Amino acid sequence: MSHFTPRVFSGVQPTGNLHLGNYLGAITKFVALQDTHDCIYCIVDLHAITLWQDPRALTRNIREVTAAFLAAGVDPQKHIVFNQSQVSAHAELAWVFNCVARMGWLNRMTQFKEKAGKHRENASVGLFSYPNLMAADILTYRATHVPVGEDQKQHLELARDIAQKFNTDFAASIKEHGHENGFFPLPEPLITGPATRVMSLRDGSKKMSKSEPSDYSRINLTDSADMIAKKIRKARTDPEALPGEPAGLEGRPEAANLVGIFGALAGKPVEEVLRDFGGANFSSFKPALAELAVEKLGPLGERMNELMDDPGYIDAVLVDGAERARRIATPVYDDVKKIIGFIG
Ligand code: AQP
Repeated sequence: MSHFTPRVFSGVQPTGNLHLGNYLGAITKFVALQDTHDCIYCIVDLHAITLWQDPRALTRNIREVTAAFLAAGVDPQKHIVFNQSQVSAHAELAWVFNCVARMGWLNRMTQFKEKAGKHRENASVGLFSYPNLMAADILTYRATHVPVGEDQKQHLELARDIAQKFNTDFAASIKEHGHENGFFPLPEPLITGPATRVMSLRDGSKKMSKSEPSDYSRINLTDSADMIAKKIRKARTDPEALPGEPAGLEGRPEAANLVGIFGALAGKPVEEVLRDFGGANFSSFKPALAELAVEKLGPLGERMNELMDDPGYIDAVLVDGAERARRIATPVYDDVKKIIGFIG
């Protein structure tokens, strides 16, 4: 048992096109954890600028992610919702972690390789050191649990390595400053339930992603009912009928993805979805999925749009959340400074 108080932290980048993968893989988990944990949910704008962002679009996207959190049911009074750049401890601790993490660790990060692609020399330094900032986001609150999609698993492992190395590198000083069992917790990823990896509607081997050029690859949370139905109708599938059991989905990534999405939206295990739809063709499964998606996402998108019409309210939520976040983060970073040996 860890001696650290359980605390949840997670973030979403305000890079536009918030999609069903973000919703099922992360935001629905954020909502569920509110009943059992103290939660801090962050719109990670410092991460967003690792790739160039249009300033006006960035401002809008910060509000849009906030609106998605609130519309989905995150309570900004009981818990904390804010944008990362308002709390300077994130960037300050990230610098410390730049000096703790090793080049070799970051060189292994698959997300950097995928995002930088063939243009590695031209990628921003921030894109490379992004996982150090992510570790700082979590650890500046000494958070113990981090709900994320499957794609973030490797970054979470790195955050644990960084916490561990800091605890070891400064063990004596940490003890001297009154922390008996290490300073940082080793944060646990919470990658559970269905839809931890929602795939593209156009290619079942790629994850659904904000940055994929084809809008038909994803369902955006603000898509209209007609658009949701159209995207599901056009989703790539194979010619076979649905199997009666999950084993029959093997080697059929597009079919597995749609069935998984259905299950996640309906709150049913895949077995049950296949019990209902086994033997059905996509011509009958897709309309049922579209109906369900519209039923679940329609009200969410409407609420998001209403909230977006009141930017003053959203900004006030973020300022209030940042103030409360700072009250937790600043003393932690002050302790880090003392542990390292800085003055002041
Ligand atoms: N396809 C997905 N399935 C399940 N979960 C997903 N997440 C992202 N894509 C999927 C989870 O959503 C949270 C926020 O992600 P992010 O904003 O940090 O962006 P990302 O992980 O880089 O993925 P995106 O949204 O698709 O953006 P791009 O196109 O930039 O790669 C995280 O918990 C993530 O796991």
